[in-house]
Amino acid sequence: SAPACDPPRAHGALHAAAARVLADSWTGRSTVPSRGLYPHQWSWDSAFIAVGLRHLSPLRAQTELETLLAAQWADGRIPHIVFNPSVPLGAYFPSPDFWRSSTAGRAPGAPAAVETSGLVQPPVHALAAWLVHCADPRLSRARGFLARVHPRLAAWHRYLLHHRDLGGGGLAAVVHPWEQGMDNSPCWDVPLARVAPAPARSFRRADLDHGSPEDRPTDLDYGRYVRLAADYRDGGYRDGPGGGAGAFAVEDPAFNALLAASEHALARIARELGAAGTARHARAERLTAALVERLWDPARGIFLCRDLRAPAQAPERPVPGPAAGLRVSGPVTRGHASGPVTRGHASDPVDRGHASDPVAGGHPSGPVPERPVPGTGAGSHGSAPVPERQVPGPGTGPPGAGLVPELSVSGLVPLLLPGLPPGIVAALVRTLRGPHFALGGATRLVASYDLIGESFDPHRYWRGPAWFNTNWLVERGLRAHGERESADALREAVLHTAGATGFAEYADPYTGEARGAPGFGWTAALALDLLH
Ligand code: 9WN
Repeated sequence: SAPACDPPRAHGALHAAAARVLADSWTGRSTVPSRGLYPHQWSWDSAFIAVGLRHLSPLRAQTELETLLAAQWADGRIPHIVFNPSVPLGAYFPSPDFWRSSTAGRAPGAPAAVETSGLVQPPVHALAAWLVHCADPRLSRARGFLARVHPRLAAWHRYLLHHRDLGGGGLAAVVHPWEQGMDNSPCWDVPLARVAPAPARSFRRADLDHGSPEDRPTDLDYGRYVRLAADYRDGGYRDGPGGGAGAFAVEDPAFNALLAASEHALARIARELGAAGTARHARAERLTAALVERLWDPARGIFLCRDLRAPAQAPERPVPGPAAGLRVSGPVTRGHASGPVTRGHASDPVDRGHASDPVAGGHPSGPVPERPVPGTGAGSHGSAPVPERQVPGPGTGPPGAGLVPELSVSGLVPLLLPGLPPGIVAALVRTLRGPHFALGGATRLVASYDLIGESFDPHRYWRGPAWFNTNWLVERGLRAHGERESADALREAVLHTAGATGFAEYADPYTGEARGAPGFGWTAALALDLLH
């Protein structure tokens, strides 16, 4: 007989199973990523979880974000972990006694009432808050949800843009791999190699009580994570001169793309609250421009990480100013023969492109703003003229800064951005389908790292396995830029693998085999979101 194939029923079962995972992981005020491995509240997990929860209970989704934001520090940072006081100290490392936020974090204004880490994670929160609002605007307005979260989200973005622009180029830098969220990505191998590891006997890895050592970062990685975090703590979690951050500083494409997407979302939140969103949209466009200027690698067709502590390379080429080759305001020329529009000013450029904006959740129906982007013409649109001014290529830039030549899913996440130049969108889609990620060919999910990269490992955490949050982001990006068939295929693959693995934390990108923790929060939440 024909194979049992009943998508609606299968999806109904998937919906119920995902809802069960989220119910089991709910603590009353927030959701744990995993009861065993991660028994506290994590920052970007909560944002992704809220995006899924909104379909089950908009109230719980709002509460999830409110709980996280209640732990915000006075300097605006949203900590990467908010500790649950009822969980024993030994259940997770590093525990509150390592971070000592309520004492060591006094200068930047850590809260006294709750223990947190002092690091941050990618800023998905404004995007999540907007999507949560949209699920039930009436409840949201009745509870004053956006009015309460807006000032906190604005302060969060201010923190990132003012305290974390360590490279001076308009992007936020991370000072620890845990901040970027892809902890042991091969992108960090070179920057981390400069960090003297803390001795393995000086800490106990609780993660190995729950996770298999082949799936997790190594002891050497952990030694370096601990050293970096302890130095930052010992500097009072201060950023800039006199602070403890120093040995590691990286500008990451996914982190900054999420910041730009969240700026667009904050603009919509501001407008819903009766203010103008114009300046925020313009800031999101500036962030997009800076991302292209500082992290785009035209030869590889992907965004790369910029290592701000790399030893200076000689000879250095002079670095163009922030607007070189990519002007958000001012005269615009057409960069590509197929580009539909030119525009003179970006007073609120994105408003015109709402339909194609993944933040708004729509589909492309109008022209995407076009700007000249160096290095994207050849090969993208055939007859595209090459703009005169060039952005720095890999390995160039300010002394001590270099692009890390590793291809990671982080470099594909900017596909999420509505204002990305079409030549770059086309190049990213080619990279996704090409040998490094083989989407729709050898793999159905986007791997976390280059399939043919030297460090690829299909099982080890962020060094190859496919993760559901990054696949959700890429799916949104493909859909926003009109790649409907690929988006549909990716959506199906995410749903299938999420269900087949019991909502695993991550999966082998070739076989779809479950790896990491089972019943993982954002896997369940984002599968739910894709079902709607
Ligand atoms: C450290 C919670 C977090 C995710 C990260 C993921 C992992 C923590 C760990 O788990 O990191 O923050 O202990 O390994 O890498 O992205 O937010 O799910």
